[in-house]
Amino acid sequence: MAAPKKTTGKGTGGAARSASGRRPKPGATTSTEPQPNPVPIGGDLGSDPTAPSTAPAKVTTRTGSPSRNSAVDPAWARRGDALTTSQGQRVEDTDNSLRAGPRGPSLLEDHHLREKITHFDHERIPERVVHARGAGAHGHFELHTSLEEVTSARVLTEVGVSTPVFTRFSTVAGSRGSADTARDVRGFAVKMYTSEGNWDLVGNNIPVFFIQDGIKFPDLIHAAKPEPDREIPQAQTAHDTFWDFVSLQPESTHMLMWAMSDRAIPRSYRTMEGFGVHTFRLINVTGKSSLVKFHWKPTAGIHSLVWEESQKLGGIDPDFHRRDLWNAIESGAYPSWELGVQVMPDSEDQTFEGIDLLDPTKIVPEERCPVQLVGRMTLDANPANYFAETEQVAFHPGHVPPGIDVTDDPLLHARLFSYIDTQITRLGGPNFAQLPINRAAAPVNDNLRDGYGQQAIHTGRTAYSPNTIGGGCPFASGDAPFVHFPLPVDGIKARKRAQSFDDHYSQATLFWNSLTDVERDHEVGAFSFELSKVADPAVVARTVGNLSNVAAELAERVAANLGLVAPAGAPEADAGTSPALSLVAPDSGPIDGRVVGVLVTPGVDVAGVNALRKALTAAGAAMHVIAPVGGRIKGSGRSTIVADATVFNTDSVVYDAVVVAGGVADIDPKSAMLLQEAFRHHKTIGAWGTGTDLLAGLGIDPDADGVVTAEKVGRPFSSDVVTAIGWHRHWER
Ligand code: HDE
Repeated sequence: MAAPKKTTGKGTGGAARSASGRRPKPGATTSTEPQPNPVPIGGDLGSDPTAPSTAPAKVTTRTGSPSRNSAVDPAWARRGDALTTSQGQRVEDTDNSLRAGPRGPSLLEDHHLREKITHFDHERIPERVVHARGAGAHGHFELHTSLEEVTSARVLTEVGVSTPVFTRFSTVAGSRGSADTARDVRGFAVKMYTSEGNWDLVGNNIPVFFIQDGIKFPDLIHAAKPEPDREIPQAQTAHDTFWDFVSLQPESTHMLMWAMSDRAIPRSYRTMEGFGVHTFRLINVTGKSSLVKFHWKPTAGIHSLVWEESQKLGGIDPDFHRRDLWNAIESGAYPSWELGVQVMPDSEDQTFEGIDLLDPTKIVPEERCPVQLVGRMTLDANPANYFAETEQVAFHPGHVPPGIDVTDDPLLHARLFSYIDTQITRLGGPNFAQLPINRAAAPVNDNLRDGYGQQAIHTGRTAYSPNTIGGGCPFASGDAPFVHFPLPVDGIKARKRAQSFDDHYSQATLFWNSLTDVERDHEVGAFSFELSKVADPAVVARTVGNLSNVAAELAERVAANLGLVAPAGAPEADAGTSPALSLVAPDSGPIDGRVVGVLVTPGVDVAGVNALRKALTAAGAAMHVIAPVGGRIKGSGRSTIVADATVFNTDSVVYDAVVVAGGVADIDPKSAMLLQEAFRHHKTIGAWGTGTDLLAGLGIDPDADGVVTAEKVGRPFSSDVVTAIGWHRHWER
């Protein structure tokens, strides 16, 4: 065997060259010495090998802020600095398998190789059958207004107490690797680790649903998912089977109005509302029940993308929402939501002003029953590990503390069965409640035993109840236990729905009536896009027929775009309006977490750029310098500025506003397009000094709404830019 030679390579094989620059001869070994880890995790190798790793790894973040991840216990899974097998045997070399000669076959005897590969082979778990694509974050919920008159739940009565939460946002239809910005409903699932057990509020960003009975859920999802023969299209409802199904289900019409609105293409998870959808029940200390709908109101306002942005982002940044959530938390612009409740009297028929509260295709308009804000959820820590936390978190709508209970909504009842059932497969057995992310903060003594993945070493002989050998423990508790509300049940067993579920159109009309002109244009555009992708003319015609029962204008405009004529329908004349349903902001709002792109070229006014950055950062936004090339750009005088992005790797759709810096006299065609597109998408445009002169040449009217110009960056300019961004979009132009 040839003697080992020193090489400059990493010791990983054929590509390495010898110090002389010559490629080593076949048969010669490269360095087999273990390579030092370039970023050592933990302290001195010579210290106690079983001590937990302590020295923090060097962290470089994209936002420039320290990473804010959830705290983890390194002592549990990463003890000592030495690489070991799962059995704790120290590993000599993890880059070269055990071989019979340097070019010979690998040996079956290599336990480390087999263990490493075997574990790798089993790294994936089944993705969620729906809501596979998601992002989560840790935070806390703090109540500011007690609901003690209507509930005994401590989380809703103990003002000022901070309850830890983990929240996961998701799309519904796409696979785990699909794009964030697809047109879809967003999941909004909150796990509150309350002192009385976990409370999972597993909601969506749309307050109604496609179907009234859970038995149809598999049909709905089969119709929405990629078609089974060709597995096309991914994460989209714009295909035949989806519209075939929903066009045969008039009960879907109200939800379709929401799904085809801007609600289904949110700007950010931070700018979405959340809804519990079903009516739940609150029970107070005297046992009195009230009915309730839960809401989450984002403090950043409710904002959406435009459809063209959402489509482009699918290619330019498929992780747009995930990245936005991560960066916002990392930079300290913590997303937050107010928890709101619509509390309604419990009555025998469980209706509110004629609205059947058990029908999940109906809302209760806020104007008729105001949303009372009672507490705030703030997300302030990113997960330390996506898989362990975001992927393994398991929500269940039946996880409610005493004082909150479910109602007889038939959609909710199927969910009460489904979540634990799917999690047994997805998380590999019945012990997933023991995973760190799912563990209750309240004491757990469930008397459940064994099963795949059991983490606990239960002691004692009595895993049964009642017992005397174990001293009767654990006892069913008389101390504030969960008690189901004693709702009288009476009825004839039948596969039948209540007649009060029959109205499928009036609230779809209410939704249409409540939109502004620009939102109606978007709604018409979305229906036209989706239906133009449907090949079966009967499906399209049936859908247009359903729309004619919502609003003649909607049906006619969609039909015209498809080259059809809408039939006459029978929309409800007095469906009314609910201004709360419109997304068009009545005023300029906060800009926390927004991203502003500033175009610079050599000769730029660096002092101006820095002044603008200061103003934007003070308002909670981030600023990215966009330059023609990467690296350091020479500014006016002796100053320089570093490019965060270049025209090669960015696009207008990733910014909330674009500003042309002073000193920029000419720009390349790609930057020109970037500006024009931001203008077309109704975003704030800013310019100062020479930058202003460029705008008119690009067809951007400096006097148009949302275009802010000035000679210099100063107080009026930067605060005008902040206010203009706070409007989100300037629809008038
Ligand atoms: Fe879900 N849903 N769902 N769903 N759902 C799941 O549970 C299901 C429904 C919602 O971030 C699954 O653990 C049925 C309405 C969210 O982990 C599954 C029905 C609403 C999430 C399931 C519904 C939701 C899920 C898939 C009709 C809004 C993601 C994996 C009866 C109120 C939670 C899992 C997360 C996930 C079943 C309808 C929200 C299969 C049968 C209505 C936010 O169990």
